[in-house]
Amino acid sequence: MTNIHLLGVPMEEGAGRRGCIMGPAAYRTAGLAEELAALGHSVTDLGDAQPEATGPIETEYTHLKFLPEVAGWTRSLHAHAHALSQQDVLPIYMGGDHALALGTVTGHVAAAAELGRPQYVLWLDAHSDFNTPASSPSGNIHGMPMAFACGLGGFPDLLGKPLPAKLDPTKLCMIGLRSVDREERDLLQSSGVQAHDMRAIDEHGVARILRPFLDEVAQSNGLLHVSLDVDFIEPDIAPAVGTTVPGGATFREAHLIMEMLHDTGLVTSLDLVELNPFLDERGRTARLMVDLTASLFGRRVLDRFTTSY
Ligand code: B3U
Ligand code: MN
Ligand code: MN
Repeated sequence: MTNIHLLGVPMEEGAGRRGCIMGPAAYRTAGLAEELAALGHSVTDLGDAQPEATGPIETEYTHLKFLPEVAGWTRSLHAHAHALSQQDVLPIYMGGDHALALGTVTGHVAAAAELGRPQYVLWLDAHSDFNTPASSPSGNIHGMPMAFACGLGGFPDLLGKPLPAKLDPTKLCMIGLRSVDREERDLLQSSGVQAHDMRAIDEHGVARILRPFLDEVAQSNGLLHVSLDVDFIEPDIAPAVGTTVPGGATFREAHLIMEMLHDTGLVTSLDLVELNPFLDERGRTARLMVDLTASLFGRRVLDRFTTSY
């Protein structure tokens, strides 16, 4: 039994289009809390986080969109994540666009450093979100959170203080990549991130990619934050996302990753991001995300459909 705390993050300012603000409501409507409780977990819904108020944020990069708003969310979520990691709970951040990871990941990395334990991140996404302000072609800050968490240069003062601890890029594993900008790719590869594109899944399968990473987390007594972007999944089955990229993970690949994560018991925090309910078809993407989360928390096919042979 896990003590799960749900925190809604109704932010959309990091994304290129509106709608992610409705994400937390869609997860509640799709029954996330009820599904997790039905698996035997204790579930507390903390309601929605609020951004801190900020003044204008200085930067030479004038193409950064909604900078004060994103900074306000980053400061608030960093504090929430840090506080939640001191309790004996597993937080699920119900986004909200992927810029929320500017706060959640940095908050967990800071807390892990205080504990003296290594923090790992599993990034399930079509995009590597490893742009810096200088490399970003769009100015959308949801394309930048991992570069920020790893301490790359050029960022304005999003956190209101220096990063308390940097994420070690070699402890960051990305799976599902199929849309990476040119300069972003150079940054990603030179920093030593464990990056796996869709070709790697096609050639080796998700299990062979994921298992060595999970073994590494276990052997080093690490903490594991998982960040699941809706666009990791094939858009035919997960249409509710602003940045669909064809050729995503299948239903079974995504569930298998969740089931493997459950089996290891290593996950200590989770982001569910980029769900845009405005683009959904009768709630199917929200329900799929809830089902994937349920697999991560122990739902098994054979528990659901036990048959006599
Ligand atoms: N790399 C592009 C596109 C993008 C990144 N993340 C999302 N889209 N969702 C950018 O804008 O940085
Ligand atoms: Mn993303
Ligand atoms: Mn993405």
